[in-house]
Amino acid sequence: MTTYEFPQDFIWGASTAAFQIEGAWDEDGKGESIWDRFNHQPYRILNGATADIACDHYHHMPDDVALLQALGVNSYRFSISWPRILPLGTGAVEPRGLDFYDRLVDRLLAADILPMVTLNHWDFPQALQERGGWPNRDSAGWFTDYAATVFERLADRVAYWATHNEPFVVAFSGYGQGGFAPGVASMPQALKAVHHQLLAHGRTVELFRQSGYAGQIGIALNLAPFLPKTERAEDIAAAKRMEMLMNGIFLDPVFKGAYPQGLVTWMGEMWPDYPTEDLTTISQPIDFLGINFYFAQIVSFAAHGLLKLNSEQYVDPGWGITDKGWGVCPSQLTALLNHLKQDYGNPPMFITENGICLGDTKDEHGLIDDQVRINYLRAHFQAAYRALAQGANLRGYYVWSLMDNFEWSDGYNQRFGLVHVDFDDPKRKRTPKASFDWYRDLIENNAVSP
Ligand code: IFM
Repeated sequence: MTTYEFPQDFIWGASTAAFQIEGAWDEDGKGESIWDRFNHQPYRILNGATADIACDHYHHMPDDVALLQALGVNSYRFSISWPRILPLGTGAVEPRGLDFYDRLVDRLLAADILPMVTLNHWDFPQALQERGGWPNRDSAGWFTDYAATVFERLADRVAYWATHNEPFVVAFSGYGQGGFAPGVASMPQALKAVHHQLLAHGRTVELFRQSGYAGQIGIALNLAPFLPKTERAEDIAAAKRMEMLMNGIFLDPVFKGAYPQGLVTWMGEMWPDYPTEDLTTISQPIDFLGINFYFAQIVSFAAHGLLKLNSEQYVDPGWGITDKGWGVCPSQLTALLNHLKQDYGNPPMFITENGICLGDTKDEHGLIDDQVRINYLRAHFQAAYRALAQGANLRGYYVWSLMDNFEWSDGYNQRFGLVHVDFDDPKRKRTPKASFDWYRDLIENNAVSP
């Protein structure tokens, strides 16, 4: 049988994030993050769930590395909790926090697994929130100092660094709409949060280059195609607005040194002021673009709301909508990668996240036969392969997620893992699902069936 074979040096990985798996929220001197504060407030999270223990990865880290080794990945993407390193966000360093990640990196390397480290996967220090958070321009300096501390300890051994994970979500869910920590609902604040995360990114890349570290550095963005519902000019313009708000607002300054003018004009007086030199800093060349892909949307003009649009999920024939409300559309992953190839200079790219949430209940033998996840992943790997075959500079693929975890405002209701975690068990028993075995075989063959 013919297969779609990936390049020999292709990276196959799995992703997690500190807040979603670690637990130990106040242990070993860790400071409070905005998500600790948020998930301890009533009615913020489904069923009142908290990540105080989550997967208890902080105490099960060696077992989790053993799972990665059994899976056969050649890279693991995880994030560092900023307040575990700097409990107040700046100033005194907590050595026990750094030691934890140091041990993790060494264990991964001993297992022949390259670390990809994300510096900001949303768990911003609460102490810095009280000093204004991301909308305060000082946040760019706070972040760069934190990055310097982490680089000094780990950059001799880490292959890949991502400055931010999905800065869109931080800005627009955290500060724009308020459904995520820190729970602020203000578009001007959200736009400042965008700019300062980007400035922090640029300054960190600059620092990384000046220090001469051997690894590669990039950023992980959640990107999606936005298709106009009809050929009417107002629908086309609405889709373009959505595209600029989610994709262009990060891609354009990083790759082209300018924000999308159409968006700046649309936002008018809400658009923040900043020195023009910021864009030079933000557009420092990066080594790779991380892409978190989950959905695409069909957009039409609407008479109401700031952006004057309605959007619905795009669903490929034969697929449906997940519990998360996201339409399954592998065809749009190929389209997205081709768009990045054509319009952004085909940078080295990794899919830094892709996966599906399912109910994932155990059968009478205690097994989780998640065939839907297998079908989903197969279709997305095929879609990635098609883009690769058409010339997209795709270097690797990280499945979200290694294990079921704390899915932010959805608590533990949505399971994304290749490994099932029993959240009722004090030991958080891990059980690999059928998709784990399937992915292991795929990695071994370095190929997916067409
Ligand atoms: O769990 C999240 C992750 O933290 C960021 N990207 C999307 C995932 C699924 O919602």
